[in-house]
Amino acid sequence: MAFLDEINRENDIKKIAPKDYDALAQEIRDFLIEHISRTGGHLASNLGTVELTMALHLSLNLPEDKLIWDVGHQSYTHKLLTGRKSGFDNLRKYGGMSGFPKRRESLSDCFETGHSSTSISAGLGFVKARELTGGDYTVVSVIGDGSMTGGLAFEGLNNCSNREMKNNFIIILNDNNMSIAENVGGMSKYLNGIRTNEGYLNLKNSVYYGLMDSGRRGTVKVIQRLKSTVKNLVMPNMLFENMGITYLGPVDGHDIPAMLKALEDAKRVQGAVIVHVLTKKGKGYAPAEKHPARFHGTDPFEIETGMPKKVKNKPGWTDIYSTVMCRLAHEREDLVAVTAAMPDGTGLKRFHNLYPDRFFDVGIAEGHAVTFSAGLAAGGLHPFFAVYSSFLQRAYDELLHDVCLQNLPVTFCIDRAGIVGSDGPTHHGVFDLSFLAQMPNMHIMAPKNKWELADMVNYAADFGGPMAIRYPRGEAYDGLKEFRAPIELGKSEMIYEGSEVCLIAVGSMMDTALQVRERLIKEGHDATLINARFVKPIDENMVGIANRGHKLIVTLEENVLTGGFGERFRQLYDEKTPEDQRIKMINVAIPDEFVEHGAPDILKSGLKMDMASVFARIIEVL
Ligand SMILES: Cc1ncc(C[n+]2csc(CCOP(=O)(O)OP(=O)(O)O)c2C)c(N)n1
Repeated sequence: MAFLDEINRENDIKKIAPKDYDALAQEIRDFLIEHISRTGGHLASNLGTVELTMALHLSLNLPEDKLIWDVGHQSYTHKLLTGRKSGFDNLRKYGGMSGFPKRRESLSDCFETGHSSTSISAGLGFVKARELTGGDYTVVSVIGDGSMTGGLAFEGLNNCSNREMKNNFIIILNDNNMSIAENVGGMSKYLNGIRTNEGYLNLKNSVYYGLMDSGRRGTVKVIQRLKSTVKNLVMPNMLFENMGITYLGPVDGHDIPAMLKALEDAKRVQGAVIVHVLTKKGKGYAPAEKHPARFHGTDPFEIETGMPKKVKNKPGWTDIYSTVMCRLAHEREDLVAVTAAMPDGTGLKRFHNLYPDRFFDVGIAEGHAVTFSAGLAAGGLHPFFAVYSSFLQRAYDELLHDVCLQNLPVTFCIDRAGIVGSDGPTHHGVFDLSFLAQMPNMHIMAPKNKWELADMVNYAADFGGPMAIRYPRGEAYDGLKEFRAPIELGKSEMIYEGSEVCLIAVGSMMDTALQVRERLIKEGHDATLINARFVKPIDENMVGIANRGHKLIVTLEENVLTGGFGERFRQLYDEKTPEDQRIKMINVAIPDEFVEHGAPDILKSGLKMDMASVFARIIEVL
């Protein structure tokens, strides 16, 4: 810990002698590997950005300068260099340090992230704010090649052409040739072309750096003009430069002196400048270099082998979806699968291997994925877009305008719906039921257990309109196997008929509802348990059942209350039940606040969604 011990706040890194940079980088890597092996977290991207972050901290004056991390999963070295070493003991734990930039954690975290492709727009906002408020700070956005596939990044770039902007804005393009999985698409090919064009690199390096080294720095403009002439000799279609954005690079992102030089050059550019930096994902830890996707976000692991500490013994919801999808595709040639850069996370890797022609990874582009799926459906196919709930938020208008308005048969397999845990507020999937339910023609199902998920996927394949199936993160629930009534549009499923309390559970809350019922019975109360199955259309029969001799209705869902199942059921209930005959209702749902990071059981008990809290609320009313 020799060098890291000396770094306790912003700019302390500047006390380290250049000859010791490599040793410090090694210490940082050892620290990250050791801590993440215990807590879990994002490893590969952080190992790849150690020198890049060191160079940025050496070159910038934090917290006055503004450093914006795209996605923010690669900000661990930045946290280490800004006095947050001790936070790593409780990384991503409830009440502990976040795995993403957090303004409340440090003044050096100037902008919060978690979803991708926002950094150019946010950085440009800082640049314009600096202009209008007369500030004097440097603005740097760091974006990966994967995040550059997102439409928002292009919108930001389009807006920072030098023709419109005279003030400096540095965009570091951290190109490791990987998204979580292999990067896809034209931008990735284009960057790869620059990476591997040796003729260009040699020519550029000898002319450009020759000029810089000879002391004839002159004005940056002269160099830039020369450089672009050189580039145009070899690469006539320089995308960024033709857009009016200066391009510097590629630079070896593990070479600190080279990075410092590039940053100093970049600071002198008038307008926006892209510094194209080449890094290796997972650098310095052999298992992560070999399996960068597996070590993108990892559970605790054994350092020696890289193997997970806890072996998974039950299949997850994603595994079930993966199996059913592959089986279905064998029977149905019209079935195609779409992912937005999450082939592993959504379980589509196997589908990709089996049916490469019917698999589409569109990059980190959820909005595009939805409209692309609409086109596939209008063209006669049945697309299944598998996506994490929180990332589908990106595609609100595409869902509404392109899928629902045209009533197209697109199925949305919404994974990680509900409380996800350690990734926190940017990643909890707790809004989908509300925003989807608003849309005419949209149908929504939520399975209670793994068999029902399989049945719902099969049902959706035959369905002729927009359909969403939402299921949570983690192990698939395998209770209530004996309850497997065929799926019927808008029909709920009676699990246990009783009296006194009528429990209506949506999908992932079935397990909790079942435990609440058992506890109620133990305490001398009886309870009915209904599986809502459809969040839209809601089964009106449940109103009649609830009014048959119960004293209290309890709805349970892992979604915000506003616009969710409970609120909509209450409205339906009030419409169908005369005022003097209405019974009380508790809607168990997430209140109107953002949910922090932490273990799901801790978060759920804080939200009063766990068995004990729900039971207590019921007893209070009874
Ligand atoms: C809108 C959105 N979709 C998907 C994700 C999931 N995600 C997190 S990081 C990542 C890959 C980012 O790749 P890149 O920008 O190249 O960074 P790297 O991890 O390679 O350093 C993805 C797809 C996300 N954070 N936000």
